Order: sequence, then C-alpha cells, then structure tokens
Amino acid sequence: MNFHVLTLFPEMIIQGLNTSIMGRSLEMGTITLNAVNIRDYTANKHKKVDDYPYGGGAGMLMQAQPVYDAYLAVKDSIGEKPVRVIYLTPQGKTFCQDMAKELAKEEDLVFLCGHYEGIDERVLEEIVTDYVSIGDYVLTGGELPAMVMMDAVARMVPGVLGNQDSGENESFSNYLLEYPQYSRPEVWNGKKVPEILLSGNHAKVEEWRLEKSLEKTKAVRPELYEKWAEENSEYFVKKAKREERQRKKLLKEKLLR
Ligand code: 6GU
Repeated sequence: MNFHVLTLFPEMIIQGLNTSIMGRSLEMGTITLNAVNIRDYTANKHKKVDDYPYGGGAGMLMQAQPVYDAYLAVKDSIGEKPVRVIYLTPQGKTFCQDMAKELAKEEDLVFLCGHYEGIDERVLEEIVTDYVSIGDYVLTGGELPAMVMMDAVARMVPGVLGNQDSGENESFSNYLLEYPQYSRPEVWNGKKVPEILLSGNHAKVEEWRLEKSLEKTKAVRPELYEKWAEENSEYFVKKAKREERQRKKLLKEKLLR
C-alpha cells in the first residue's frame, strides 16, 4: 500500500505515522508514505498558496494551481492506472470500517488535506474521487483525518498486523465493542481478575467474553447491538437452549436431594 498525502504540513504527517505498528510497517516496506508539500508546487514567486474567496466571507481558500500541480506530480510517479483521490472534509461521507477494508484493496491512495476555509471547488471537481469526513465535529485541517484513515486502512493491509491479530478476520465480532481484558497481577488495588479467565476453560472464556461484548455494546451502542443481533439470531436460540438445559439440570439435582 502506497499512501500519498498532499498537504501544507508534510512533517506533521511523517511525524504522526513513524511510531509503533505504522512505523514498523513503513520500515518493512509493507506500506510506503509519500508526503508532498503543496507549497513546493506554487507558481507564485512569494510561495503563496491561498487567496480570498470570491463573493467574500471569512478566511482564505487554497488556490487550485498548486493543489493541481502537486497532484500531477504524484500522478506521474504512479503511472497510467487510475487512482482514488480522497479529500478530507466535514462535508464528506462518514468514514467507517467497511470503507477502510475497501480502500485497503487499492495499490495507491492519494489524500488531499485542506487547510484554511477549504480549497477552490474547481480543482476538487477535477481530481477528487471520494469526499470523506471522520465524524460530526470540525477540525482545523485534513491532516489528522488523513492520519486516522491511513492508520485504519493500513491495519487492513495483509502483513501490517501480526498473524495472531489479523484485521481481516474481524468480521464476526465486527459490530461489537470489545470485552474487558486483564493482565498480571491477579489482584490489583483490591480488584480481582474475573474467576472464569483463570479457569483454563477456553469455551467458557469465549462465552464470557461474548456476553461482556454484548452487554457493553447494548448499553453504549444500541444501534450496533441491533445490527449484530439481526445477523446472529442463531446465537440467541443456542443461548436459550443452553439455559434451558441448565435449568433442567438444576431442577433434577433439587429433586434428587
Ligand atoms: Cl475530514 N476535516 C476537517 N477539517 N474536519 C473534520 C473532518 C475532516 N472530519 C471531521 N471533522
């Protein structure tokens, strides 16, 4: 996966992605990062890249020329094949896991980061294929959203995560929030690790984790819970049967006593 970022702040992008899993993937070459400074492509002798909006209004706009020429330079480096150009904007479609999975199939991705009040509409019409937002709040520029997207996309690229934690196998628990996890020591601050996790009974542990995931999702993200419940109706049938067996077993034991 080759990420290309058109930005006025390339050092922010490079600094932001050179740590941890992303840093290691860049080192290994599983992903590459080409942060292009739009200012390097301005035809203006004072290196200016912005101007006032026609019709008036607050702030400045990034001009079409430097953005387009920076894009052409990236396009040249990629070759003939078409490439998706993602413009980060609160006016875009909201980013989600399905989008990350889809984008991870591409060989190259270009991210266009706006600053100031935005970018001249004409160059957007000319080069942008996807308008994407990362949520309903306003940020000062597209750099953080681009980094968020690259992180989410990269972890869906084969070889970025270790095998044991493969992002591609997240389908089943996809709609659920994660269960709580515990590490050593067994007692911390007077709080004990849930007994079941020490039992060594793998099936019981998995059952408990799923229960916790469902509890949490139902409480915090009811719409995600409903989506999961719709697609996993057999789970509730199995659970009801399991509880029925348990009830009968207890009843039998009571009668025998
Ligand atoms: Cl993509 N850009 C900006 N400036 N603000 C945002 C955003 C993007 N997504 C949410 N807020």
